Amino acid sequence: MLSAVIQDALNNQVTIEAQSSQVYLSMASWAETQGFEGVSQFMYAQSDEERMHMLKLVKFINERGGHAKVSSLKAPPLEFGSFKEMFQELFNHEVAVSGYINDLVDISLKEKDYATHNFLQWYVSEQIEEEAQARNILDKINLIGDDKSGFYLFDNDIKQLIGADSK
Ligand code: OFO
Repeated sequence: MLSAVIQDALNNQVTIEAQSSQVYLSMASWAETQGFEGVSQFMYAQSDEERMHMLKLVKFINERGGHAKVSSLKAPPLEFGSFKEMFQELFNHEVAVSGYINDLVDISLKEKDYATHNFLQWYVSEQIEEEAQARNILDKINLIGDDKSGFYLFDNDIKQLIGADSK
């Protein structure tokens, strides 16, 4: 059985994952309107992954006798300036999510909820991969700079990353 403290903290994370999915969906749509098919496919897949992270939490909360709550979300930005800015935002977002996951792990230990602690380890590993992936993408974009043909190749290459970190 989940304590009220854990249930609230997990439900807060449900909202954070849903919000991530929403932001990445907006990035996907914006990239698509810019004609970058690879980047948009990658971002649609990232959005789906965040929804999967959210559903995993929903199932866990309900399985443990709690009630997973679906809440309203903030509207994400519609424009992202440049791909460099967009991927910088994705990286910052993932770093922030890692912080929230760490806080959750902390709460699970304080509450002596070892089942939740165990469950959260999946998210800890996932965040290491997602941060590393976002950092790699940013490094590549910085190398490309203003080179249009480099960006064309990047748009094609990024398709290979789709699903690479999903298990
Ligand atoms: Fe990439 O954030 Fe979910 O966990």
